[in-house]
Amino acid sequence: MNSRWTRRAWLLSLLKASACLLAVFALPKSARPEDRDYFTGTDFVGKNRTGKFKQFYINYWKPHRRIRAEDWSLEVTGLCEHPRRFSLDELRQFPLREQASRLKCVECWSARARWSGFSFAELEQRVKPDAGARGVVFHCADAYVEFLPLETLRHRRTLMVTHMNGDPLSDEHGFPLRVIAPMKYGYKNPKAILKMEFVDREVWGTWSKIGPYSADGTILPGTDHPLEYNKQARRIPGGEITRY
Ligand SMILES: Nc1nc2c(c(=O)[nH]1)N[C@H]1C(S)=C(S)[C@@H](COP(=O)(O)O)O[C@H]1N2
Ligand SMILES: [Mo]
Repeated sequence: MNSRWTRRAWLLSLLKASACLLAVFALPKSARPEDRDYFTGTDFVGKNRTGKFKQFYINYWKPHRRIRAEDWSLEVTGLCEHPRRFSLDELRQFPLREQASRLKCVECWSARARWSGFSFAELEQRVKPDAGARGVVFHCADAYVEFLPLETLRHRRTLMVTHMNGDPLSDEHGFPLRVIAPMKYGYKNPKAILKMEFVDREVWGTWSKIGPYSADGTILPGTDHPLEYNKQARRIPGGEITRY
């Protein structure tokens, strides 16, 4: 290689390097990796019906950044012997359970899906909740907070969900982890979970604080308007909807 070439190559790489530097500093502040947080930014996920499953409404308390699997881990903390974080890969090692169940929103609509994931027992076995723990507060990416008692979390129909209708949860439906507790109204089914905190008392979640809704959230006898049946009114006896 002659010296002119070396010089040229050197200049070129200098140019490339400064272009890279420029690009990094020109990025909008929120796009820089060190500023990444789940509560601000442009990836809006709001209340809409634009998800893949048209029979479902999508509900998020606040806009939040989309969660990337590589950046996410589930923090399990509070009243337990071995508080720790779980990566998505670790959660995917747990024995998979699947169920079809209906999600019933307290604002009248409902819709059915096939959910899969793992049992709450898998987490309990690993972190060992203290004898005084009564339930878990779920902290979600959109600053939504919800509480579920251990009794509900241990129920055979309650599932820690990673997949919906055979695919990983979409951002709209709570990627990468949500709870499905079909005997409770939708607001007791937190999505996009970041942290689970074992606590020794019942905590009022986001929805029961702002609306006239019970902290317990068990589905009451009344009327349902299932989206797949054109919202045609149906009587429900209370608890999980199993008839349709
Ligand atoms: N993080 C989070 N989870 C949430 C909510 C929310 O606003 N934020 N809304 C709840 C309510 S009120 C309902 S009805 C269901 C809706 O689930 P879907 O959006 O998957 O249809 O999510 C529940 N979980
Ligand atoms: Mo809801």
